[in-house]
Amino acid sequence: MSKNHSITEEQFHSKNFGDDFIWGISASAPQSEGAHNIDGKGFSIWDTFSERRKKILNGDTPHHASQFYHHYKQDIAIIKSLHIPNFRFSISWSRILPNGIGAINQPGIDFYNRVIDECLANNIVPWVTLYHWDLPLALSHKGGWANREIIHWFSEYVTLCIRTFGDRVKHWMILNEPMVFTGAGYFLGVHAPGEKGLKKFLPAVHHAVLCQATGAKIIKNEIAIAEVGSTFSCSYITPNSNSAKDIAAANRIDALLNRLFIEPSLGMGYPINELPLLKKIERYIKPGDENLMLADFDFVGIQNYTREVVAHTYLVPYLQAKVIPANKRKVYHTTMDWEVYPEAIYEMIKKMSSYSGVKKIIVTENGAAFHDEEQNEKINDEERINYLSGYLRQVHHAKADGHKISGYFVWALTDNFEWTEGYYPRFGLVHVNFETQKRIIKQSGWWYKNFLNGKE
Ligand code: IFM
Repeated sequence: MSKNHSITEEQFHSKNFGDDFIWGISASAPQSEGAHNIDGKGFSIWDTFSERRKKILNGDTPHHASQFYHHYKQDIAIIKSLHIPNFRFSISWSRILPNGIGAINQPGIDFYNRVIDECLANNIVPWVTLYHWDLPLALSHKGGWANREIIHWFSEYVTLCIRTFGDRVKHWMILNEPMVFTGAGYFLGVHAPGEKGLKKFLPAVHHAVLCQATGAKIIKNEIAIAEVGSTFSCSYITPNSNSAKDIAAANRIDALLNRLFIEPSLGMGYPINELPLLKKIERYIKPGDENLMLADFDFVGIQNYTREVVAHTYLVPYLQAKVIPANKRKVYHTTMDWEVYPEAIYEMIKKMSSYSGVKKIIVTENGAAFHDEEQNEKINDEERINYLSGYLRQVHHAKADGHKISGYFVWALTDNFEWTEGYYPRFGLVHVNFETQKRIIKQSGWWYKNFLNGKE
């Protein structure tokens, strides 16, 4: 049993992680800003994808979200009031470059200048994600991530961001969860832009790998002292049984979900042996790409929420593997049907830490959606508190065991637009009434404040 299991609830707080551990909270532009068509912003793929019939639960769209565009001062004041020292948010590419390339939209630049300055004025360190899935629609019309030209489009965008905001922003994340935006957007077709099959998925994967490395190089060339990383979704994968077939199926899913983007950036290539469907990716690899894929990240962001149990099946093409949903397994789960399994975050930190090329790991997202009930202006979200505290114990366990973990950000600041699930799942530490935009700090927000202050 690791040391931290002997820490009592009262003694378990941020100070146990050491003074230099980084604490923060996360958000993203498409999920919180709203204001999708004002002050010169161009459309993103999510603005239009969400308008298509039956794509999003209840016909929701990100058009209004939690109106961070108008409420950023209030939201940053909340972060300050909760004593959270770091704020991770993303830049909407089409807000500053409405067509993805070419003409700059000055009101969009002004907005992010205001957000950054507001953070700094409140002693909050801004951590900026460059791409959180909201590709400019104009670029999607040219093939989006499946078009190799995206390396040039993305380079133009990153260069603009670093030259405009780099005097004040020192922490940068290139991509948010490339596995999800390529897998759900170009393979399964359930996320924007809604493409299905391998034909666009494989080039999209390769171009995302190239962009994550190119983006990191651009930032480092412009500002050598910048801290650069990228963020990776990851789930702890366990086989449904000890049968050789289930174990092999679990290995395939692990290669797809957990290894596909980090390994090529570390010079290990794509996990083709474990995942033969990747064989055809070779046709998109050009001479010299092996070097272009390499990224010297200062840190790696991992985003873990759950584990997946995987079984073999002949019914799923390419993968011959299926994930058994938590509700079918009858285990405790969140509104997203994600099993609450705190050990998953320990396992993922350990796995990422085992790569010698990974210098530093930061949990850039972890959190939970539960059904929140407002009573007398209070939201007593005990389940979320238990979730966070259980996962944080495992993060502490990982640190105590010597893994390279050095920070943790909660997902999310406010309730927001949860992609295909619309506004139904609520992840925020701050409740939002989407009719009135009124904010109420949930009990989990107050709990996090106490945890950061050194009190459970
Ligand atoms: O809301 C998302 C976020 O955009 C990416 N990581 C997972 C979160 C919860 O689903």
